[in-house]
Amino acid sequence: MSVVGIDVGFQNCYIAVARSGGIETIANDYSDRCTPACVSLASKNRMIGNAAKSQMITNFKNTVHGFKKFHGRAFDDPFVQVEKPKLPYSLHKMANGNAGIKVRYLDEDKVFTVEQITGMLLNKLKETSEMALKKPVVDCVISVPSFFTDAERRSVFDATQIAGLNCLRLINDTTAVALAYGIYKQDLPTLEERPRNVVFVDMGHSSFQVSITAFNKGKLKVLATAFDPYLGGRNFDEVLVDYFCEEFKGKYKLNVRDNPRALLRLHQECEKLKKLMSANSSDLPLNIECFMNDIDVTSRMNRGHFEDMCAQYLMRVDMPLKVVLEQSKLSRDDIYAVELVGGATRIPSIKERISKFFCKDISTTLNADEAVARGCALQVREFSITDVVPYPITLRWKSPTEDGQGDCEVFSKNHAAPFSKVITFHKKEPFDLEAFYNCPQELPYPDHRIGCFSVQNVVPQPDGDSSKVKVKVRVNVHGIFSVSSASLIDKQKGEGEDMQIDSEPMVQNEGRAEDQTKMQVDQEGQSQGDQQSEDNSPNEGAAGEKQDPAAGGSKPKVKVKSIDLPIKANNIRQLDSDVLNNFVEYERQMIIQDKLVKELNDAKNAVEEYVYDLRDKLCGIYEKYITEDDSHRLTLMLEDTENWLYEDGEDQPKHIYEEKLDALKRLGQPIQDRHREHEDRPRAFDELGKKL
Ligand code: ATP
Ligand code: K
Ligand code: MG
Repeated sequence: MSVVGIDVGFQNCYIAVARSGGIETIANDYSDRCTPACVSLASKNRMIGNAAKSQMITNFKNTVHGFKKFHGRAFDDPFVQVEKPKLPYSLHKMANGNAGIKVRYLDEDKVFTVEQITGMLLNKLKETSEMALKKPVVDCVISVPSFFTDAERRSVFDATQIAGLNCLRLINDTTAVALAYGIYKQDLPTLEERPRNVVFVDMGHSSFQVSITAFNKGKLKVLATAFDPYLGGRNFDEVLVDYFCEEFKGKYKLNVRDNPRALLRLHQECEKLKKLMSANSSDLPLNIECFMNDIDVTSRMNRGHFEDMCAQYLMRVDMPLKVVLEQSKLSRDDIYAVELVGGATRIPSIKERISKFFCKDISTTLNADEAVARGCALQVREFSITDVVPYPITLRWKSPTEDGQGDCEVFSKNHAAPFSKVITFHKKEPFDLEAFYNCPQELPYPDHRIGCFSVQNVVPQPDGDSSKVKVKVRVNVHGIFSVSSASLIDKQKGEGEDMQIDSEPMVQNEGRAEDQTKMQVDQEGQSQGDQQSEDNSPNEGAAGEKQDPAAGGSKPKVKVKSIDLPIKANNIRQLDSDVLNNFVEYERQMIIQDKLVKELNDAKNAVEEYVYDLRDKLCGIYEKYITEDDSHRLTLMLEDTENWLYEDGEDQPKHIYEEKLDALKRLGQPIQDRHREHEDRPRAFDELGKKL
């Protein structure tokens, strides 16, 4: 079974797969390796990718793009509110507070969640892979920005479920790039040598990410990541759009912002102009015919002027570079190379800034567009990856009646991930663990909560003492946090002293109140091989995680019974499982609907094609094989059919088109046969000649 790697960009998606010893990037049905992150809903079907992008202007209200950043966000989220007025389609506040996307589909008003929209896109990418590989595709690795929070990751994970994919890993963009870099490097230092440190910079359409990664043979370790989640190519497009909107207001008395179609066209033209300016520093024209109110508009721009206008954005490039270097605790001299990927790093002044900051020439050994997808496809290979936790995570605990409560930072910033820790509590009753990011100021997300995990069925010991409860917390392979299991350690009668159940805790935290809230944190780490056999659910349940730390080590053996405790997880913005199941089912129905529409269109097109083909041939190669009268009659009939296709025949069931085609073929076939017979005759003579 092939694993496909998918880079789901804000604007551009790529698919790669490991095949016949190498990595291949897969082209779609438009022979394009890039599939636009665009979904268009219509009265009979959906269009996704390139087909959707071509609907962007004609069907702007129902053509959804730029939705990646709505994952895991509430409608009231400040970012959503800033984006909303700029979108050609409508957003809608859903019952659970999430941001939904409101469109017209199958002639009905419909609100889709962002998970559903990304699910549609992923399904298209899945179909593209299946077409190329000629077999079903289920397993995948999907890239997400390194700054994505828990809620955003869960939301993307749900989208993979809706698309019927089995997501083996959500991998950070820059980590995927690091993998694409490392896997083919033959000259990496050995495990004993000092690692090679490489900076990876990715600026896409919507965001800016940097990482510093240390490489040894067969191994990479991310040292730090930094980002500006709101700085990307689209900011530079907007600068141009703003400028021309203003100019056209004066010059042509046009209020472009009032006309969504004109505004979308201006966006597209400005993006083209921006790309041209990357290669060309001279004055460049902008011409749009019939732009608005039948007016053709024209203007000019050059790189110098553009850079001046973009100063506020260009300035923001340095900060993440500074932060990542500081956090990696390396100096510039420790950096071996600076690798750039992502479309927006092609802007010359961005390249220059990065180069200047690290006092180094930029390397571009990677394919700037495809490196993320290629890295995703690679992740299943024999290469150990240690990533980082982007924001520190704190756990706060409390019980309904016991007065002890407290908190503890369980994962620090840049802590290695995936990683598990075991925390020991002393409790007499069920209790709640609240997980949150304890750094609201650096979180590019308004809600610092992750979720609440209720540890259930906790009871005191028979003697009335508190029970030891071991709780395993984990940042898994997707970068998602969970309280993955809990167990109650039952002292068996007749055992003496207090139990020695903990292996050496690396972190130990004392709660405020006495023993009820005492907790210890054991680092459990992650053996490298373990990463491949991860349970790929976003939130590993309590099942099968029972562990008995007392069993190991040289400590005196104490008989302890450990009882698994159920955990009830309540993550913020998380879709209910029955809602998710409905979405999975609904996506299947939409796929069937699209297929029916496609078959119908194919049947209709077949009639049209046959009409054109036969008509051409009647005055061409078939001329000799039909009487003039018959040819005339047939031509009239073809003309009738053509007219019918645009009138009564415009919207018919499939079988009507099939019958129409059959009827035409009954007339066309004999002519074709006579033609073929004649063509074959000389050949038959030739062959006979050869034999003689
Ligand atoms: P994100 O990573 O934010 O999710 P993405 O992966 O879809 O977005 P990319 O495909 O890496 O983004 O980059 C797209 C951006 O790069 C667009 O803004 C595009 O205009 C810009 N871009 C592409 N080529 C050039 C160029 N030659 N000069 C300037 N900008 C370019
Ligand atoms: K991309
Ligand atoms: Mg990208």
